[in-house]
Amino acid sequence: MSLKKSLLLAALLGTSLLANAHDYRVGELHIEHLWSREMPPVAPTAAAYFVVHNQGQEADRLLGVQTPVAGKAELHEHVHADGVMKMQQVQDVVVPAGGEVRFEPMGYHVMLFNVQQQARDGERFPLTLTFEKAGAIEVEVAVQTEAPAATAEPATRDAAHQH
Ligand SMILES: [Cu+2]
Repeated sequence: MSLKKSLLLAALLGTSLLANAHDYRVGELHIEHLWSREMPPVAPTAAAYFVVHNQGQEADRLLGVQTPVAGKAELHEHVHADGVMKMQQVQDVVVPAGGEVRFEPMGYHVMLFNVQQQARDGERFPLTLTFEKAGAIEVEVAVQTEAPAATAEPATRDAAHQH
């Protein structure tokens, strides 16, 4: 194996280890693949992504999000309107019983406004998720320059989801 390939492999492994380093459980919910794309230092906004699995018999709802790194955090979705992709705030997001909800680029996301200091690649920041039934949980979001492999495309995504 060439040095270049070794370095590339190390970089890939590093990224996937980082992305999978932390997952969280609260009640019947399992939260994983928490990440945020690194933004330019002067950018006022950022977005956070994750997957919530619901292993329970009843649907739950994500009611809100909070973080000390932003002046305001909102739940957003992307919608097609007149042929244009736009994002808009949603009041809550349902996590179906026995199912999952994915927060990902061009889908649901947590939008952070008035970010005072943008986190750099490899850093983490705390985020508190409040669910209607499961309650609140503080998680850590990993900042990366690229989407984690597990969320990048459906083929790899399925391979990463053995549970
Ligand atoms: Cu948004």
